[in-house]
Amino acid sequence: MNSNRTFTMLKPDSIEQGNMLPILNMIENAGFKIIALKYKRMNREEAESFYSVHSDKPFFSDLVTFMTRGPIIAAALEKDNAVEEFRKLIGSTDPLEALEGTIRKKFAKSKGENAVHGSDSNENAALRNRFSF
Ligand code: 3AN
Repeated sequence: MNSNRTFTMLKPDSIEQGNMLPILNMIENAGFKIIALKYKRMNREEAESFYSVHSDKPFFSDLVTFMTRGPIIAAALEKDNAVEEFRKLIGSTDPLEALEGTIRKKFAKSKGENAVHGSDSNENAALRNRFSF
């Protein structure tokens, strides 16, 4: 089923480097409507739970440390076929593989610090509760 909603986070590197408004602009210019938005800092428990599918990966500890080192922006977005369209807009996990015109091509520094998160499936409903939108 194609959902018309997806979820994003602008990661701490984006906020630290002053990229939050340029990234939100790219999102709006790509036709997404921002229907909820929250600026917050996650604690370790929240980050560990959010990334629990990666808990056995070698990068898990670094990922949690990174995601909790400063505030993030969490947002719910609306557009037809939102999940897939937003994955296209953000580009590959590794910025070296991200296509021209994608958010990660422009703003991501590495596989770990890659500027932005985009839902890849049906995590949306649960996330609504998690971030109290
Ligand atoms: P994506 O964010 O593109 O969906 P996932 O779900 O595979 O990628 O990974 C979640 C997050 O874990 C990534 N955004 C990135 O910050 C981190 N990550 C994934 N793979 C690596 C890796 N090989 N080395 C370091 N960090 C990684």
